[in-house]
Amino acid sequence: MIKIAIQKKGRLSEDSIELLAHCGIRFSKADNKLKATAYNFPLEFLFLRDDDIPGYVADGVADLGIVGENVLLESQCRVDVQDKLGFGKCRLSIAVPNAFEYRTLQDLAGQRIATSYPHLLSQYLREKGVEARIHEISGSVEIAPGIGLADAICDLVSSGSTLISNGLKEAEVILKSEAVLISHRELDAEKQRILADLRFRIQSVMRGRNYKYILLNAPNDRLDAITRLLPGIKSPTVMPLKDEGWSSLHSVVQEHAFWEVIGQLRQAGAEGILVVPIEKIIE
Ligand code: PRT
Ligand code: ZN
Repeated sequence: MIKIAIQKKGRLSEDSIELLAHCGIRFSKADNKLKATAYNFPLEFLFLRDDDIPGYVADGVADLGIVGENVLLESQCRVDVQDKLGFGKCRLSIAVPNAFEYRTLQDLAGQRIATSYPHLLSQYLREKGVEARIHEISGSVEIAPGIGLADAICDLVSSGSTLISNGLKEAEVILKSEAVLISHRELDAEKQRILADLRFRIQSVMRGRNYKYILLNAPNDRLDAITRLLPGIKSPTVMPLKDEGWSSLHSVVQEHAFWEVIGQLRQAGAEGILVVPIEKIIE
């Protein structure tokens, strides 16, 4: 049995549970319960505040955890990072009021910066050789300049709309963050075996998310050009169509390159393009 700590309620909870569900792990979560046990995998869940997760994993109260890199690095807890999980993406940034004529970080020398990330901010300022005054506050950081509490802030940003609605602009990105799977530094052999099984499943799900399955028709004399656009996992599958001189080609395409590749495929003579999601890719 292995224990995993995930966020009880918040931005990471749903995605954490969904990822484990796609790994085939079934459990039921009662609303107020702190714990749950999976029916079909040797996994016990602990539902915690995200800030508590690194400490619990470092102490061994939990063996594994899912938490944002921002929270992990701020905590300075000693754990192993196993995998980046591709959700909860955000950046930790310094932002200043729109009227602040910001050119370089030196403009913040001697200024007051409000943040919930005092450790990451002071480390960044130290590395850059800038001395500013850090005001640690635990929430609603974005209102600090408006009420005269600070000259700038350092907070998480994703869409940027919170900054805009508070009359702030992003000045520097300190850290890019996403959710990660962390583990206690010393797991016994049985726990390591369960972790390896869990990671195999997580990686299969994540590879599936990064690719789409693509099917298209093309004249045979265009197949070489089209194949060059689709490196696929190995080489594409080509099957003859009933119409003489035409084939159906099946392959995979990376999600991030998707629209660019589709345009090139059409130019190269591909027709009837179908794109379907992939649930898992086993390597
Ligand atoms: O109760 P608990 O302590 O568990 O939760 P919490 O309130 O501390 O954290 P929660 O649920 O808000 O966030 C959990 C994690 O989600 C964070 O630690 C990040 O790793 C990740 N994450 C991703 C974010 C955001 N995106 C995000 N946009 N966490 C917070 N925000 C906030 C940000 O602080 C700011 O107030 O959203 C606002 C900015 O969003 P935009 O879209 O307007 O830029
Ligand atoms: Zn929190």
